[in-house]
Amino acid sequence: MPENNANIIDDKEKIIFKGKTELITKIIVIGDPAVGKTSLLTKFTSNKFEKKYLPTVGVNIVKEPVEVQDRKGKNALVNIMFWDIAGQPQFYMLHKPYFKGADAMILVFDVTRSSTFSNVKNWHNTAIKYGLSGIPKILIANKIDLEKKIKIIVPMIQHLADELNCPYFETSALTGKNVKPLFESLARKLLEFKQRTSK
Ligand SMILES: Nc1nc2c(ncn2[C@@H]2O[C@H](COP(=O)(O)OP(=O)(O)OP(=O)(O)O)[C@@H](O)[C@H]2O)c(=O)[nH]1
Ligand SMILES: [Mg+2]
Repeated sequence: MPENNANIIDDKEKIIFKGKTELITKIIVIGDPAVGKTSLLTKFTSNKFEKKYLPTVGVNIVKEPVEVQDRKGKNALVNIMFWDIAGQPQFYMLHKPYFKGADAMILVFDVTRSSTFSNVKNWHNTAIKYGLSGIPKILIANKIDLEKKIKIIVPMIQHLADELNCPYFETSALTGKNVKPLFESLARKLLEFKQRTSK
């Protein structure tokens, strides 16, 4: 194993490299089928959008480095391993191993389908059941470009975010609205969380 990798593992995922903090994290992206989990990640990593619905089979793991500044204004690189988890029920039995060891979670719903909104709590409860209480999380209201079809309005989103005690973003994987801010905010949150908890 190369020395660098050994360092990464020994030092609880945190290494200082040329004065820069580097972090490797696992983030699970969860929510009902077709809410846009894969689309948000594809928009973020390749600036592309696929109109056709291609359901994720099991899990799709994507690694993406995100450059952020910590509270003191120091540059840091957060290497995120996104675990884009299938929303389809036939993969539910795989949730336990997929959720294991996550450092943060992104909870996604589709603003045009109420059931996906009410199911956010079920996804969150499953994550808690599998030992993920206390990790950073973000609530995502996706597909806000479909203005005329919106069923979940801001006060409802705000209410759920308050209940889950997490921030929320309204996004569109189609237009790209808020996609970059969402992932950068999460990377910053992770960095702060790790810096706080590793002391
Ligand atoms: N209009 C619009 N369509 C979107 C948006 N995000 C995703 N879609 C469409 O919604 C469908 C489902 O998107 P996916 O990203 O595959 O959904 P998913 O949550 O990964 O679904 P599973 O992998 O089955 O869990 C696709 O047809 C996308 O083109 C969006 O922001 N706006
Ligand atoms: Mg998918």
